[in-house]
Order: sequence, then structure tokens, then C-alpha cells
Amino acid sequence: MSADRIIALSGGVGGAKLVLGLTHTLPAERLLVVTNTGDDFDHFGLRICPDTDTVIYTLSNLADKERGWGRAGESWNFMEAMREIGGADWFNLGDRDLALHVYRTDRLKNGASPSEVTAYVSGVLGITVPIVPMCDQSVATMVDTAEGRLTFQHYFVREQCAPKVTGFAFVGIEKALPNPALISALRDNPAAIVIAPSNPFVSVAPILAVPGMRDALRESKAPIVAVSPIVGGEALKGPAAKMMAELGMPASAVEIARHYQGFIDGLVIDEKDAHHAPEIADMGMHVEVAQTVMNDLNDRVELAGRTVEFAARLSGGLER
Ligand code: FO1
Repeated sequence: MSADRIIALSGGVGGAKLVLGLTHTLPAERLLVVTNTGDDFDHFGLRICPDTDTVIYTLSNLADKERGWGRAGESWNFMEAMREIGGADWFNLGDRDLALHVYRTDRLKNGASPSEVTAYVSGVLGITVPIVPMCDQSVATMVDTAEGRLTFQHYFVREQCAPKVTGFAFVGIEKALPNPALISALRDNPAAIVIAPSNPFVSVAPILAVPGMRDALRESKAPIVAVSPIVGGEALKGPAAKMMAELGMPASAVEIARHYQGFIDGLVIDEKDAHHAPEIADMGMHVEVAQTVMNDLNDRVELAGRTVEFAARLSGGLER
């Protein structure tokens, strides 16, 4: 690992968008992408790793841009045949996507680690940026709701995020170890740690909950900068705003600042939330106002560049 890296913590579709922008801003040796694995689950005996695969498909330009997950140009013969025989059809597996799940499951069953499979697959798909799962142990994000405890994918896909959320749990987290590749990058003078605009509760929290992760990130002395996933009171994608409302929090950039207060050095908020900057600054963090809504590649690159510059300014004057 070389020094001076930007280490990006990413989960879900919003995270992958900023990561794509970062890959157009910096050379691969200046980046390390850490993906959330709390969404991972076994389906039909296959190990599915959605947040890692979303980054892999996005960086290899194979991703379906409308859906944000899975591959473009997919066919759905497997799902059609599965429906014919009455199998579970709540989780859509495209025919090409299926090859990755079958391949990964076979490699894991033969002793490969999630990190090894991720490195191999991203390599063969032409990705040079290192992508590492947050840990190689199994962690399952559970969503506690008024209707009981649901696995993340049951909550997010089967139930379409409808149940009222009361809390979260990360089963297996106590046995998780921060990915060694991340630990070595953190010890090699990273330039910054960027928390992508992912859901703070189910995409970022599992990463930060890995024992030792928060300390390792802060001990790196690199500025920790988050990009708010909430713009103007709503999430751009996914259930973050609904979860915040159900947890009794206002869905605002200020609440995101409060959520990360004491851990991050800077927060990037959207222009729509510029009026919140003084209140957020009073929470002891620096604030950068930028366009955080990423509609096209240019927006992704622009936001990535602003985030990297912001972090560079912080590392200049960061006493810690
Ligand atoms: N999300 C859905 O809303 N519906 C699906 O049928 C679905 C299938 C799917 C298959 C593979 C994969 O990697 C992701 C998939 N996702 C689907 C997204 C997945 O639920 C992710 O966890 C979300 O992107 C949130 O991180």
C-alpha cells in the first residue's frame, strides 16, 4: 500500500456514486475503497454481497444505472424459471449477476476469503482501485421493526422498507476484525478518510461497529470527512430519511452532523442546506457546502474533487 491514500467507506448506491467520482479524481494507488458487508446474505445457498458488488459493477462500468444495483443489459431467465417452479422471487438475480454469486460462493466454499474473491473479481473486471470488504468475517445487519427483527434484505427488498424501524443490530460484529489491508493503509499516512453519502444506520454504522475500527480510523491522524446523505430533509436514495423519522430524529443535515459528532472532522452538505452551516460548525466540525446531488458523472467527479480538497485543507490545519 502506498501512502497518501484517500480511504473511502462506502455502502449502497450513493456510496458507489461518490467512489466512481473519486476514481476519476485520483489514480488507483491514491485510493482504497472499504465496502459494507452487513447487507451480505445467503440466498438459495449463494453468498450475495450487494454493497461490494455495487462498487464492483459501478467501477467496471457494468452497473445498471437506473437500478443502481446489478448489471446493465441483464436477462432474467433464471428468475422466470424460478417463478415457474414457485421459488422465492422477492430478490431479483439477473442471469449475468448470478454468475458472480455462483463463482464467489464456490471460491468461498473452497477456502478463499471475501477479500481474496473481491480482489480477484475486481481485477478480472479491469478495476485497478483496491476494493476491500470491511472485514472477512460474517456480519449480518438486522433491522428491528414494530413487526419484529428482519434481516436487512428482507426489510429493504422483500418488505420494501415499509415496517417502522425501532433499531438495528449487527449479528457477528463482535467476532469481526477490520480488514488487514485497511489497517495497513491506515498505518501508511493516509491523506483522508471519506465517509460516502451512504445510509448512516445500515451502510456506515456496520463498518464503524467493527471492533477497533473507529480507533484505527482516528489513530491514522488523517482528517475524517463525511458527505451528508440527507439533502433538504430527504435521502436521495433509500430509507435513511424514513428511518430517521421513525427513530424520532429530524431528517436533516444537522442530524447527520449530530450522528457523526465527535468522530468526523468535516461534513460536506448540499447547497440546499447551506443555512445549516453555522449550527453544524458549532458542533465542532468544519463544514463544506457543495452540490451533493449526483445526477451524472460530472456531478460525481465534481463532488469527489470538492471532498478531497476539503479534506486536504483540514489536514493542513488539523491539530489532533
Ligand atoms: N434491491 C432491490 O430493491 N430489489 C432487488 O430485487 C435487488 C436485488 C439485488 C441483487 C443483487 C444485488 O447485489 C443487489 C440487489 N438489490 C436489490 C440491492 C440490494 O438490496 C442492496 O442491499 C441495496 O442496494 C442497499 O445496499
